[in-house]
Amino acid sequence: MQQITEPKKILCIHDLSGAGRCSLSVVMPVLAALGHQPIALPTALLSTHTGGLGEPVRAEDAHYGLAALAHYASLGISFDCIYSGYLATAAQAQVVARAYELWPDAKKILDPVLGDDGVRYASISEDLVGAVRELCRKADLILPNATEAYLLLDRPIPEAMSWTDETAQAMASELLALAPGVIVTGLRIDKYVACAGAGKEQFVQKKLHLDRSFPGTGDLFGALVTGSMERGNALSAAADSAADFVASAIQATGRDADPRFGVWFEPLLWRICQQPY
Ligand code: PXL
Repeated sequence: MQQITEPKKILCIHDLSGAGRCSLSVVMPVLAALGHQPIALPTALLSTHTGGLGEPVRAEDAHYGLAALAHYASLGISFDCIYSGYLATAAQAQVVARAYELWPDAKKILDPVLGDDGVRYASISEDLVGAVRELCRKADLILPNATEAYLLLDRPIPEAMSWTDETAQAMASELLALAPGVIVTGLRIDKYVACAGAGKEQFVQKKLHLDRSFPGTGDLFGALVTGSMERGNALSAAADSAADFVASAIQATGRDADPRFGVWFEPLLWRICQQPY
């Protein structure tokens, strides 16, 4: 029988929002389809995301994260990658920082989930922005959208954001002051939506803008980039294939679908299922 290489262990520090297709509800299936073993460390349990589905029911246990990490360390588990996203409180930045200390050799991919469309999310405090900025300094790769890029650089967010290839590239390059790898997502350049990368590679990749926006697409993109890089792909290749999949998932989502429930990515998962190594 063919000997299968052990799947990569990816520690996923995100919230679990039940309905609304974001964070762990998206990250877990995507990483598993890509052939990895995602290990969920929920920062909070929410009935839905916080983007327009009413006030979610929340269950947060301030002690769970650090205790779960101690348990994993006691089991001798070692992670190939630590991928983090939504943190509910500034104190939870300690969970990510502790994971970095426990597994210094893991690749550290951080999505600074702080805001979108020019505004900081209502549930995100200024303290949390500062704590996430400090975490970025310890990460290998950060994945902000344009709003988050301004928050991380501690600059006022312009009322209207307009980009060219050059300004997009410049924004990504500025963030190299925080982390050695950067992809800024969700940049509108003419009729395209683009991401700009900086670090070992510099790139601006554009896909036709599809005129609809959904929650959770940043998490989908982040999981796809993480999973692709853990399969050995370069940053630009990972960003390109992730952006393609997100665009397909948007196109596959029914025109009459309530956008608050996110994109219909599930029927497309077969496209990213990988042969075992
Ligand atoms: O997709 C980002 C995200 C993740 N988690 C929660 C959110 C959001 C965006 O609104 O509310 C709980």
